[in-house]
Amino acid sequence: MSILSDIAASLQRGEDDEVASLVRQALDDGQDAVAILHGGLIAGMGVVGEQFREREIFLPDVLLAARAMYAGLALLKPLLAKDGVPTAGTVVIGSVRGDLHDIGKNLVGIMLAGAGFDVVDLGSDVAPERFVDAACDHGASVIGLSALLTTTMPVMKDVVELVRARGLQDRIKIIVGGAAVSDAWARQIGADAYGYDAASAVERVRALARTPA
Ligand code: B1M
Repeated sequence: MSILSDIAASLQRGEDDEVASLVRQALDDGQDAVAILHGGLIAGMGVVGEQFREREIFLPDVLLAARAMYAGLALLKPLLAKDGVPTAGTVVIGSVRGDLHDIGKNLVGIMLAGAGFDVVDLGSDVAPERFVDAACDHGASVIGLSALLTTTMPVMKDVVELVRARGLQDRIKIIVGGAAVSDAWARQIGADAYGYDAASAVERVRALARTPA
């Protein structure tokens, strides 16, 4: 087994200390941080999601896996964000109201900061008004919304509508993403962009931030 599959397996068992030590070892061996993220941490969490859906594991197991994911992510964060040149603009991000999933959103925030954006992270379970108020307060040109539940996706539409109701749609662009979301959904609710993963989110936000108001 490769060290990346060891990391994935250890994450599935929820072994946070072991994940941290394997990630450290992989970095010492010269493995690339992005490869460790995708081949180890995200791959492991993908299996956890499948097992949870099939009811082979239960919520406490998923929580342990999430804790292990964070243990690995903490070590990769400085490397993923290392290219940062803080001049690209300000982005407000958060997981929408009712949604407590924040791992993917945090990853998007790390990668945006690495790409030189000032990131205002509102956390999870964020009400539509808070997104729009924060974007105005911080002079952000982009709001990034994350949702992992089909039940919380509609909140994204509320944010789009609130931006329009306040006449801010030319100044503030909206990107949506998260496992529950698709490009078709983004178009359906009138969002300006969809990010499939953290890397594509950075590309889309770059394009949105360049769009003249
Ligand atoms: Co939950 N959960 N969960 N969960 N959980 C899912 C999402 C689920 C698909 C599992 C399943 O059934 N297979 C399912 C949703 C079903 C649905 O609605 N279709 C589900 C459920 C049902 C629930 C609960 C309702 C369970 C319950 O209570 N009975 C509950 C809801 C709580 C709530 O939010 N109100 C719940 C709770 C939890 C935990 C708290 C235990 C934990 C979250 C811990 C945390 O985030 N701090 C958890 C976890 C870990 C998962 C799974 C297993 C993994 C999610 C994850 O972190 N993935 C997940 C199954 C899955 O998705 N495979 C599942 C890794 C992360 C890197 O990927 O977040 O997709 P992801 O982010 C990606 C992209 O989506 C994208 O980039 C990221 C990096 O590539 N992206 C963006 C994300 N946000 C973006 C924003 C962008 C652009 C791209 O622009 C702004």
